[in-house]
Amino acid sequence: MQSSLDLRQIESFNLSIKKEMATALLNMGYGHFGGCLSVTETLACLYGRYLKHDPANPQMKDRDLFVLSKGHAGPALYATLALRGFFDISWLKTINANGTNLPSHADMQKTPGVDMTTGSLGQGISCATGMAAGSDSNVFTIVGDGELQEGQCWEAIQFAAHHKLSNLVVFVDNNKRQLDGDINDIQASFDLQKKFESFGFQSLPVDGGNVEAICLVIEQAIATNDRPTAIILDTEKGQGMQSVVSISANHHLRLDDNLRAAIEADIALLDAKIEELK
Ligand SMILES: Cc1ncc(C[n+]2csc(CCOP(=O)(O)OP(=O)(O)O)c2C)c(N)n1
Repeated sequence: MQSSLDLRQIESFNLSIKKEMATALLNMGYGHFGGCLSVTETLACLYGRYLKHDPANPQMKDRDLFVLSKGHAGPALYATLALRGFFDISWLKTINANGTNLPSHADMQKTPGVDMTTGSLGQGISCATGMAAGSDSNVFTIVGDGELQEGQCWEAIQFAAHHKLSNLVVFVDNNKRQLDGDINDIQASFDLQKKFESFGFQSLPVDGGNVEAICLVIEQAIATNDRPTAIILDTEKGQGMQSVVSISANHHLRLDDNLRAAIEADIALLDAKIEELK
């Protein structure tokens, strides 16, 4: 089992995930930059400290489970798993290539460390809820705010609350955007914290760009044993890379020369910050 990281190491892990994920997508020439970047802080906290796992034994019996319900953020999860040692970092060069072990969306049949296949929005949170009902381990899942427009999500949320699945932690990546634009222009989320509370969840808002704050709410979630928890991550789509944040339609980017250069410059900045944290 890997040891628990301190906060400085978790922040460095977060920046490294961003860097490796962006480098891989740069290599591909396209990808889901925005929604990958808004979940790296949470992935760093989980895999750096709270998720019980063993990269040398991905199927370890009493491991905790993680489901990336917004499966299009697969490359962020792959960078996390590679940096943790589940597989060699060179695999990231093969994302979405023919015959790869790293398809664009997460696939439990192909990738060591992936606990559930996802990509069809709404299905991951449903699977995570079933996994929590059938196991004593903690089950963590990340859903998108746009994804919550799938009615299936609310069936899962109702089931989890009814069965008091206190081992289930649902992170909502509340980046206020979905594929086609701003959530508020398409179909507003309303008050996510109150919605989860009214369904019977403990519902905790947090700055989703701050690893220290995320760690604190994860601890609160783990310590709660009478109901499931929702952690509402206040995030920005593309966070941590100005080249991506500055494009409003950053859900899926195809890189031209200018954007490629801007992303390369941001990767150099990430490198410098990682160096500073050493
Ligand atoms: C059932 C289903 N419908 C449509 C899609 C296509 N799709 C992929 S990502 C996405 C937008 C999701 O928005 P959100 O959950 O907010 O993701 P984020 O903005 O965090 O990337 C859509 C519509 C899909 N993967 N699954």
